[in-house]
Amino acid sequence: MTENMHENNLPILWSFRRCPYAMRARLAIQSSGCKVLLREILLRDKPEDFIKDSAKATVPVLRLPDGQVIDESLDVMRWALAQNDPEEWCHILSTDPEASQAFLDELDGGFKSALDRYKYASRYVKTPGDDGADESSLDTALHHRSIGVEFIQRIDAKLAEQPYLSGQKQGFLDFACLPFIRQFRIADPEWFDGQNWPYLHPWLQDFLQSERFAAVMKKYDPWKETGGEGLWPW
Ligand SMILES: N[C@@H](CCC(=O)N[C@@H](CS)C(=O)NCC(=O)O)C(=O)O
Repeated sequence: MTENMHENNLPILWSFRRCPYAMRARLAIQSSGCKVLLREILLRDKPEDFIKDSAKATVPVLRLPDGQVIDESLDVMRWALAQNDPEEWCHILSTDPEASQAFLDELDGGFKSALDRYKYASRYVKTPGDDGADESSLDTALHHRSIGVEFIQRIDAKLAEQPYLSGQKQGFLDFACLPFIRQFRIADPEWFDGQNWPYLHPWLQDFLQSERFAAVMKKYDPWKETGGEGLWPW
Protein backbone atom coordinates (compact mmCIF):
# COMPACT_ATOMS: atom_id res chain seq x y z
CA MET A 1 0.00 0.00 0.00
CA THR A 2 1.37 3.42 -0.89
CA GLU A 3 1.51 6.22 1.66
CA ASN A 4 -1.26 8.07 -0.26
CA MET A 5 -3.64 5.15 -0.19
CA HIS A 6 -3.00 4.87 3.49
CA GLU A 7 -3.78 8.55 4.08
CA ASN A 8 -7.00 8.35 2.04
CA ASN A 9 -8.34 6.10 4.74
CA LEU A 10 -7.95 8.70 7.44
CA PRO A 11 -10.67 10.99 8.80
CA ILE A 12 -10.48 14.64 7.77
CA LEU A 13 -10.62 17.21 10.56
CA TRP A 14 -11.72 20.71 9.58
CA SER A 15 -10.31 22.93 12.27
CA PHE A 16 -9.55 26.51 13.25
CA ARG A 17 -6.61 26.95 15.58
CA ARG A 18 -8.09 29.53 17.95
CA CYS A 19 -11.60 28.08 18.25
CA PRO A 20 -12.12 26.53 21.71
CA TYR A 21 -14.50 23.90 20.31
CA ALA A 22 -11.87 22.83 17.77
CA MET A 23 -9.23 22.87 20.52
CA ARG A 24 -11.09 20.38 22.65
CA ALA A 25 -11.62 18.12 19.64
CA ARG A 26 -7.88 18.24 18.84
CA LEU A 27 -7.04 17.56 22.50
CA ALA A 28 -9.17 14.39 22.48
CA ILE A 29 -7.84 13.19 19.12
CA GLN A 30 -4.30 13.71 20.34
CA SER A 31 -4.95 11.81 23.57
CA SER A 32 -6.63 8.93 21.71
CA GLY A 33 -3.62 8.40 19.47
CA CYS A 34 -5.87 8.52 16.37
CA LYS A 35 -4.46 10.12 13.24
CA VAL A 36 -6.43 12.52 11.08
CA LEU A 37 -5.74 14.80 8.13
CA LEU A 38 -5.99 18.33 9.48
CA ARG A 39 -7.44 21.05 7.29
CA GLU A 40 -7.04 24.48 8.86
CA ILE A 41 -9.69 26.98 7.77
CA LEU A 42 -10.38 30.68 8.22
CA LEU A 43 -13.90 31.38 9.49
CA ARG A 44 -14.11 34.47 7.29
CA ASP A 45 -13.16 32.49 4.17
CA LYS A 46 -14.68 29.02 4.47
CA PRO A 47 -13.81 26.50 1.73
CA GLU A 48 -16.72 25.09 -0.27
CA ASP A 49 -15.68 21.53 0.55
CA PHE A 50 -16.01 22.36 4.24
CA ILE A 51 -19.57 23.63 3.81
CA LYS A 52 -20.37 20.59 1.67
CA ASP A 53 -19.29 18.34 4.53
CA SER A 54 -21.48 20.16 7.03
CA ALA A 55 -24.04 22.82 6.17
CA LYS A 56 -23.76 24.07 9.75
CA ALA A 57 -20.33 25.31 8.75
CA THR A 58 -18.95 25.46 12.27
CA VAL A 59 -15.63 24.00 13.35
CA PRO A 60 -14.71 21.36 14.23
CA VAL A 61 -16.04 18.94 11.62
CA LEU A 62 -14.74 15.40 11.31
CA ARG A 63 -15.43 13.45 8.12
CA LEU A 64 -14.82 9.74 8.47
CA PRO A 65 -13.55 7.61 5.58
CA ASP A 66 -17.04 6.01 5.26
CA GLY A 67 -18.57 9.46 4.67
CA GLN A 68 -20.08 9.88 8.13
CA VAL A 69 -19.78 13.47 9.37
CA ILE A 70 -19.47 14.49 13.02
CA ASP A 71 -20.02 18.21 13.47
CA GLU A 72 -20.34 18.71 17.21
CA SER A 73 -17.11 19.07 19.16
CA LEU A 74 -18.23 16.92 22.10
CA ASP A 75 -19.20 14.18 19.64
CA VAL A 76 -15.77 14.43 17.98
CA MET A 77 -14.23 13.98 21.44
CA ARG A 78 -16.47 10.99 22.16
CA TRP A 79 -15.70 9.44 18.76
CA ALA A 80 -11.93 9.74 19.20
CA LEU A 81 -12.02 8.36 22.73
CA ALA A 82 -14.30 5.51 21.68
CA GLN A 83 -11.50 4.41 19.31
CA ASN A 84 -8.97 4.46 22.09
CA ASP A 85 -8.89 6.10 25.52
CA PRO A 86 -5.42 5.43 26.95
CA GLU A 87 -5.68 8.21 29.56
CA GLU A 88 -9.19 7.12 30.61
CA TRP A 89 -10.76 10.50 29.92
CA CYS A 90 -14.20 8.90 29.66
CA HIS A 91 -14.05 7.31 33.10
CA ILE A 92 -15.96 10.22 34.65
CA LEU A 93 -18.66 10.00 31.95
CA SER A 94 -19.49 6.46 32.97
CA THR A 95 -19.06 6.85 36.73
CA ASP A 96 -21.04 10.08 37.01
CA PRO A 97 -23.06 10.44 33.80
CA GLU A 98 -25.77 12.77 35.06
CA ALA A 99 -23.53 15.33 36.74
CA SER A 100 -21.14 15.18 33.78
CA GLN A 101 -23.92 15.90 31.30
CA ALA A 102 -25.31 18.71 33.48
CA PHE A 103 -21.84 20.29 33.63
CA LEU A 104 -21.33 20.04 29.84
CA ASP A 105 -24.80 21.47 29.20
CA GLU A 106 -24.11 24.46 31.39
CA LEU A 107 -20.63 24.95 29.91
CA ASP A 108 -21.90 25.01 26.32
CA GLY A 109 -25.10 26.83 27.29
CA GLY A 110 -25.18 29.52 29.95
CA PHE A 111 -21.44 29.89 30.43
CA LYS A 112 -20.60 30.09 26.70
CA SER A 113 -23.33 32.57 26.07
CA ALA A 114 -22.13 34.79 28.96
CA LEU A 115 -18.53 34.40 27.71
CA ASP A 116 -19.45 35.62 24.21
CA ARG A 117 -21.32 38.63 25.55
CA TYR A 118 -18.62 39.47 28.11
CA LYS A 119 -15.82 39.06 25.54
CA TYR A 120 -17.53 41.36 23.09
CA ALA A 121 -18.15 44.06 25.67
CA SER A 122 -14.95 43.54 27.68
CA ARG A 123 -13.11 46.43 26.03
CA TYR A 124 -15.56 48.70 27.80
CA VAL A 125 -14.67 47.18 31.14
CA LYS A 126 -11.01 47.88 30.56
CA THR A 127 -11.49 51.42 29.27
CA PRO A 128 -14.85 52.68 30.53
CA GLY A 129 -15.80 55.91 28.88
CA ASP A 130 -13.41 55.48 25.92
CA ASP A 131 -14.35 54.72 22.33
CA GLY A 132 -17.80 56.11 22.81
CA ALA A 133 -18.58 53.32 25.27
CA ASP A 134 -21.59 54.14 27.34
CA GLU A 135 -22.66 53.08 30.77
CA SER A 136 -24.94 50.38 29.43
CA SER A 137 -22.07 48.65 27.57
CA LEU A 138 -20.14 48.55 30.80
CA ASP A 139 -23.19 47.24 32.68
CA THR A 140 -23.71 44.57 30.03
CA ALA A 141 -20.10 43.39 30.21
CA LEU A 142 -20.13 43.26 34.00
CA HIS A 143 -23.46 41.49 34.07
CA HIS A 144 -22.27 38.73 31.73
CA ARG A 145 -18.93 38.52 33.48
CA SER A 146 -20.73 37.91 36.77
CA ILE A 147 -22.67 35.01 35.22
CA GLY A 148 -19.36 33.50 34.07
CA VAL A 149 -17.86 34.08 37.49
CA GLU A 150 -20.57 32.01 39.19
CA PHE A 151 -19.68 29.06 36.97
CA ILE A 152 -15.95 29.56 37.55
CA GLN A 153 -16.43 29.77 41.31
CA ARG A 154 -18.16 26.41 41.24
CA ILE A 155 -15.21 24.96 39.30
CA ASP A 156 -12.84 26.40 41.89
CA ALA A 157 -14.90 24.82 44.69
CA LYS A 158 -14.87 21.44 42.90
CA LEU A 159 -11.10 21.67 42.46
CA ALA A 160 -10.78 22.29 46.20
CA GLU A 161 -12.32 18.84 46.77
CA GLN A 162 -10.41 16.91 44.09
CA PRO A 163 -7.40 17.67 41.88
CA TYR A 164 -9.33 17.71 38.59
CA LEU A 165 -12.90 18.18 37.42
CA SER A 166 -12.85 14.60 36.19
CA GLY A 167 -11.54 13.24 39.52
CA GLN A 168 -8.02 12.19 40.48
CA LYS A 169 -6.81 12.51 36.88
CA GLN A 170 -7.44 15.05 34.12
CA GLY A 171 -10.19 13.83 31.85
CA PHE A 172 -13.11 14.65 29.62
CA LEU A 173 -14.64 17.40 31.78
CA ASP A 174 -11.32 19.20 32.24
CA PHE A 175 -10.39 19.24 28.58
CA ALA A 176 -13.90 20.01 27.36
CA CYS A 177 -13.85 23.11 29.52
CA LEU A 178 -10.25 24.44 29.74
CA PRO A 179 -10.20 26.11 26.28
CA PHE A 180 -13.29 28.15 27.27
CA ILE A 181 -11.88 29.19 30.66
CA ARG A 182 -8.76 30.29 28.77
CA GLN A 183 -10.95 32.50 26.58
CA PHE A 184 -12.74 33.96 29.57
CA ARG A 185 -9.32 34.90 31.01
CA ILE A 186 -8.12 36.46 27.74
CA ALA A 187 -10.99 38.99 27.79
CA ASP A 188 -9.21 40.73 30.69
CA PRO A 189 -6.19 38.76 31.97
CA GLU A 190 -5.18 41.26 34.65
CA TRP A 191 -8.61 41.23 36.24
CA PHE A 192 -8.88 37.43 35.91
CA ASP A 193 -5.47 36.77 37.48
CA GLY A 194 -6.36 39.02 40.41
CA GLN A 195 -9.40 36.94 41.38
CA ASN A 196 -9.27 34.76 44.46
CA TRP A 197 -9.62 31.35 42.80
CA PRO A 198 -6.79 29.44 44.46
CA TYR A 199 -7.53 26.10 42.81
CA LEU A 200 -8.64 27.32 39.40
CA HIS A 201 -5.56 29.41 38.58
CA PRO A 202 -2.99 26.57 38.90
CA TRP A 203 -5.36 24.18 37.09
CA LEU A 204 -5.58 26.57 34.13
CA GLN A 205 -1.90 27.54 34.18
CA ASP A 206 -0.75 23.90 34.22
CA PHE A 207 -2.80 23.36 31.10
CA LEU A 208 -1.60 26.53 29.34
CA GLN A 209 2.02 25.62 30.02
CA SER A 210 1.67 21.96 29.07
CA GLU A 211 3.30 20.30 26.07
CA ARG A 212 -0.13 18.91 25.32
CA PHE A 213 -1.54 22.40 24.81
CA ALA A 214 1.50 23.57 22.79
CA ALA A 215 1.05 20.55 20.51
CA VAL A 216 -2.60 21.29 19.71
CA MET A 217 -1.84 24.99 19.13
CA LYS A 218 0.79 24.46 16.45
CA LYS A 219 0.14 26.80 13.51
CA TYR A 220 -0.91 25.59 10.07
CA ASP A 221 -1.49 27.54 6.86
CA PRO A 222 -5.11 27.52 5.69
CA TRP A 223 -5.93 24.50 3.55
CA LYS A 224 -7.79 26.70 1.06
CA GLU A 225 -4.59 28.51 0.16
CA THR A 226 -2.15 25.65 0.14
CA GLY A 227 -4.31 22.58 -0.51
CA GLY A 228 -1.94 21.04 1.98
CA GLU A 229 -3.23 18.75 4.66
CA GLY A 230 -0.99 16.97 6.99
CA LEU A 231 -1.12 13.93 9.14
CA TRP A 232 -2.12 15.14 12.57
CA PRO A 233 -0.79 14.74 15.17
CA TRP A 234 2.37 14.17 13.16
N1 LIG B 1 -21.80 23.35 18.97
C1 LIG B 1 -20.68 23.45 18.07
C2 LIG B 1 -20.20 24.90 18.04
C3 LIG B 1 -18.99 25.13 17.18
C4 LIG B 1 -18.78 26.63 16.88
O1 LIG B 1 -19.68 27.45 17.08
N2 LIG B 1 -17.58 26.99 16.38
C5 LIG B 1 -17.37 28.36 15.98
C6 LIG B 1 -15.92 28.79 16.06
S1 LIG B 1 -15.32 28.94 17.71
C7 LIG B 1 -17.72 28.49 14.51
O2 LIG B 1 -17.34 27.67 13.71
N3 LIG B 1 -18.48 29.53 14.14
C8 LIG B 1 -18.87 29.75 12.77
C9 LIG B 1 -18.50 31.07 12.24
O3 LIG B 1 -17.91 31.87 12.98
O4 LIG B 1 -18.76 31.30 11.05
C10 LIG B 1 -19.61 22.48 18.51
O5 LIG B 1 -19.56 22.15 19.70
O6 LIG B 1 -18.84 22.01 17.66
